[in-house]
Amino acid sequence: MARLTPLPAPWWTNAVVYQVYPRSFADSDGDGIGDLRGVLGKLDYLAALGIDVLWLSPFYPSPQDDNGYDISDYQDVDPVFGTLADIDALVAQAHERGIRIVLDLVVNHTSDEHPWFVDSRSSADNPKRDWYWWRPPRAGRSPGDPGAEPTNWESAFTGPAWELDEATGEYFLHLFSPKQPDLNWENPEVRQAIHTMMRWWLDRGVDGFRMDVINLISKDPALPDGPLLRGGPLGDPWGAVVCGPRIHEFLQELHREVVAGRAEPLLMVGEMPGVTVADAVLFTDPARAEVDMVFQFEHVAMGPVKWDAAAPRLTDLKASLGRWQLGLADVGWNSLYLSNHDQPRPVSRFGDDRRYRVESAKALATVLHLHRGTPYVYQGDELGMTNAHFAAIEDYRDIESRNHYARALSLGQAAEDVMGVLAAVSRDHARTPMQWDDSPQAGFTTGTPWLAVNPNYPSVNAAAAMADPSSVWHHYRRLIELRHDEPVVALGDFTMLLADDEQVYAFTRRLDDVQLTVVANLSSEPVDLDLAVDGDLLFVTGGPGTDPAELAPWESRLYRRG
Ligand code: TEU
Repeated sequence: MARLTPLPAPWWTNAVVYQVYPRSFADSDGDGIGDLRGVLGKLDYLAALGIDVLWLSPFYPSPQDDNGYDISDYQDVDPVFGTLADIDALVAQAHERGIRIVLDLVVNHTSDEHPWFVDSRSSADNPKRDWYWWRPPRAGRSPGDPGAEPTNWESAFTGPAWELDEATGEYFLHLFSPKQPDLNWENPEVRQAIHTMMRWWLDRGVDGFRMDVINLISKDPALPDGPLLRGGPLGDPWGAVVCGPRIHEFLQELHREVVAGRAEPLLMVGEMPGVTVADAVLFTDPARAEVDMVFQFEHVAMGPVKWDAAAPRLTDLKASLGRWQLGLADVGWNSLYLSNHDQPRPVSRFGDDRRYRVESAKALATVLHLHRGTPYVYQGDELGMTNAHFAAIEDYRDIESRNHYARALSLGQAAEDVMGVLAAVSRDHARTPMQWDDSPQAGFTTGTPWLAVNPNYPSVNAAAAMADPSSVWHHYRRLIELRHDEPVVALGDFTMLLADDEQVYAFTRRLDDVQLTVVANLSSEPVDLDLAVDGDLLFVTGGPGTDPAELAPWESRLYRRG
């Protein structure tokens, strides 16, 4: 696959990954839901953008309680998304264009409709009972009593993380929704079944996996209660489930059983909420053979809780990203992202989607893509797509957002305040349909979309962006080309500049005698630039680029010396 300049490093160090959320990308059959044939029809669009890897969020059979992150059959395609023949065609035709395919691996939990769980639930002595976490009520309590759950843990989607099964009088663990029971990775049969499933997909030509909440698979077997949240009665499970006691053993075993010895080197990226820099050095050290990179959450989970709508201060963002750059400079590797299907749109959260949508989208891309690591582009970010406007809670589809709303109201919060928070950070902002052109429904579907199209699509769409050389789309294409052509972008050392500046994000990348300097004004006010920069100006966005002492709002520049 000859798109990438060969480097003395793994292929993914100068690759760019594009994430597709199949439900919202392109609908080929008019049912209002995107599908695999829709993605197939857009491969030339992706090839033109220049991306190297396509990460597909789940398309497997699922009751869709959490939009596919609740899988009932790992080795098939949900009819709403297509057939196995469709995914085989997608893999083949992507490879013809030099694009690798990475699938979403959701194995911390299954759907409660997966045959494994149906068997496990059927009786206390079923051979698959121990494939999940079943426990009797807390000592001295009867099934269904308040507080009878085996631990006080809260689920990520609100409510207790344990669900009572009336028939057997026992509780099963679900860190996410009750329809997403957690698999018991302590059981070697579970691990072997997952390894077999992964090899099955790799034998079909898939090039790797994005592993969903993979650092939650090893739980503290003592199942201790967690610190109380909001004064209780529920507690935080994180201390007992994040990077648990056997996590490195399980990942090394998976690497041995699935990844090692493969003809083509794979991409294995672990989504890891709560992971630290020190953890990530262990997880991504090639010598330990665990994963290639991780998704850490520090820069997207800023503020006390997820539901804090406040945008992070630039110095906090720089401090966090700077810490990860330096922490993985010698050993390990970073993934670079500002969004995905769980995060609001970057131009709305970190940029200015009202006065400087194009300029801020470009400046954020300049900064993100020129860090050291593998960049991830979430569908629509290359167009500068923004958060949408949902008038009523009924307009939201995301289980996390709807459950949060219900709990907040039950805690006495005012509906308009909660709607205000959802308007800033709901996951549904990332899930509005892709905006392809200015035809009805933005060219996403000929039917009625499962989630409303953002009404700004007549001006914000792929057709208009590709036709306009000064668009966000062309800037993304240029940044991707730069990573392919300039080894310093992939491997250069990173040095943060102006760390205390609340408006300017600046840093250098250096490899041998080549140095790049990136400066960007990440604010909506002009700013003085107190920085002596040497090198030729390679590009400027959002401003004239002529005044060495001032940057226009959201202006970004790249200089090259050597
Ligand atoms: O997300 C894990 C995760 O950490 C999310 O809960 C995230 O913090 C939160 O949604 C941010 O608002 C993964 C998948 O990406 C997500 O879509 C799934 O809902 C979740 O796991 C369960 O599979």
